[in-house]
Order: sequence, then structure tokens, then C-alpha cells
Amino acid sequence: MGKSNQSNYTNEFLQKLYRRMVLVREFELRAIEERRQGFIPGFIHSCVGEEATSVGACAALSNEDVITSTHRGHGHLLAKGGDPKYMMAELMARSTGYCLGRGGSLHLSDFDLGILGANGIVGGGIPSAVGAGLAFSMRKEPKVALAFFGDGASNEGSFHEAANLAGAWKLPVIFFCENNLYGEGTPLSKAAGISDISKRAEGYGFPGICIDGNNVIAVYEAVSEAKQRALSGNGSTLVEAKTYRFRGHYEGDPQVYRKPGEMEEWKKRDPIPTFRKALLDSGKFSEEEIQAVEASVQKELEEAVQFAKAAPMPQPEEALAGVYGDNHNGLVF
Ligand SMILES: Cc1ncc(C[n+]2csc(CCOP(=O)(O)OP(=O)(O)O)c2C)c(N)n1
Ligand SMILES: [Mg+2]
Repeated sequence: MGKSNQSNYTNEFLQKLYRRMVLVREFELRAIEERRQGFIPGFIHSCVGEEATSVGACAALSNEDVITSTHRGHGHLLAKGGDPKYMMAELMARSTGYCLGRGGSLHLSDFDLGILGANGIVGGGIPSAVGAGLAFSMRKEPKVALAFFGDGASNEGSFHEAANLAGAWKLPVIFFCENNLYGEGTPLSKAAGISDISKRAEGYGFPGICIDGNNVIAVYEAVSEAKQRALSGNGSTLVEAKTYRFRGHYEGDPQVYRKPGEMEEWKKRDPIPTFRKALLDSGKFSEEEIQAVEASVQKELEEAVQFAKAAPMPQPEEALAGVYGDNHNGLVF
């Protein structure tokens, strides 16, 4: 049995991976539609096309492990077990959202699930993950911190400084680069002198590996190995997952920068239909079983949207809740 072969895994695990990928995709499409109808203020940076990276990576982590996310964070949250109800409510600026409706898409977090936060600052989450890794190391806790970031973020000083410390101190950190070939409208070839971000790991004294980010099993296996390395005291790993986003950098992006035919080529490798076909071809799942999973996602999302729309916006008198120390004014985060 070769590596990255789904026949090595239980049906329950495979179904979990498939359901989570469908949940991420459908959450994004629903959020885009709700925004179009005026229910979601602000920007949406969707991760449509990149579902295998978040889902594969988080499947290798436990609740105790932590992640830091990015501006394209919905998939990271859902993959780590984030609740679509509180996410949708936050996107709709409702008081029942993850941040009581004050943060929106870019500030989703759930500390109980080890989700230290989405982040509007490119590269901003990486040093936080290294800080968490340092805490685990000092307390001798068997946990890892995984930082999601993009190819664009890997050119930021924050990445290099954080990676340097993680290498020097052999911290239990997984640097997980989602290389979708672009930072906003700038192709990686115009922003860096290398095409494989994973090569940068050598400069910091830990391994870097490059994988197919559209293959959820390959992602899961790479992160599992990196986690094992970290928990054995051997320090960090840089995992570079090559992938592609199927929508604009943000909703409304005219996308004039894409190469002709590039999208069509990547769509042939769409992570969700590819995995769906593999599940059916394996004979482990019937078409009806797969459709039941897909229907259950739609039901969950419908409930999330209704939950969000039923809630009020935050009221002006609540503005200071959660700003100072323990003074939450009775509101619970
Ligand atoms: C420090 C900082 N610089 C610039 C920006 C504007 N900006 C937002 S997203 C983005 C591109 C990030 O590209 P990448 O890291 O590859 O992530 P992707 O959007 O491709 O997922 C930029 C430049 C920002 N938010 N923060
Ligand atoms: Mg990018």
C-alpha cells in the first residue's frame, strides 16, 4: 500500500475528511451569497479550492494543539472544529458571534478549540504560533502549534524571525505554507527568487517538505509526520502545500492577473470531486452515503444562517465589554 492512499484509513476517518471539506466549501459559498444579499458587511477572502490544506492539516492535530490562522481563515477554523453557527453570526456582525459581532471574518477565534485567531496582518499569526510552541516546550507539554500562512506571508520578516527562533530552540512548531501561487494579484515568481517555499527551512535548521496541497491524505500524512517529529523533541518542520484558490483574492476581485488556462488546469484537480471519486472508486462508500453527508452539511449550514439572522447586532452600551481585563459586563466570550 502506497503513501497517501485512502485505503489505509477507516471509513469513519475518510468520511470525516470528506464532510469537513464539503463543509468548508459550502460555508464559503453560502457566506458569499449572504454577503451579496447584504447580510455580511466587509470583505470575504474565501478559500474555495484550498479545502484539502486546512482539513488535512487539522485532522492531524488534537484539541490540545493550537493553530494560528490568516485573513483567509474560515477553512482553518471549520477544520479545527469551529462552529459554523458562531462563525456565521460573527460574519453577520451579530452579538452571538465568536467575538460578539465586533471582529468579523478576520478575527474569528475559539481558544477552547486551540484556535488562536484569524489575522488581518499578513504573517501576523506566525510569531504567535512560535510563542505557543515556546510555552509548550518550557512547560514540557506534549502539544504542537501550527501556523497557517500563505506564500506571500513567507516573504514577511515575521516569518523569517519566527522560523529562526523556532529552529534555534527546536520548538514544536509546524510552519504550514498554503502556496496558492499568488499574494493578492502578485504571482510568487515576481515576489520571490524561489518557487518552492519549503527550501527556506534549510536556512533555519529544520526540514522543509513540499506536497500536493489538493490531496487531503497527503496533507494529513505530512502534518502527522511533522507533529511526530515535534513531539519527539526534534523541533519544527516547514510543510509547503501547493494549491490554488478558485475565487478572487477577495469577493469582487477582477482577477486580471491569472494566466490563461491556469484556472481550468487546477479545476481538474479540485480537491473535493477528486476525493469524492476516490471514495466511490474504493467501493467503501455508495453514492447514497456520500449524498447523505452532503445533505447533512447543507442542513447544518441552513441552521447556522438561521441562528445568525435571529440574533441582534451588538448594542452601543456593550461597546466596552471585554475591553478591560475581567470586565465582560456579564457577557461571556
Ligand atoms: C502586513 C500586511 N501587508 C499587506 C497586507 C495586504 N494583504 C492582505 S492579503 C495579502 C496577500 C497575502 O498573500 P498570501 O500570504 O499568499 O495569502 P493568500 O491571500 O494567497 O491566501 C496582502 C498583501 C496586509 N493585510 N498585511
Ligand atoms: Mg498566496
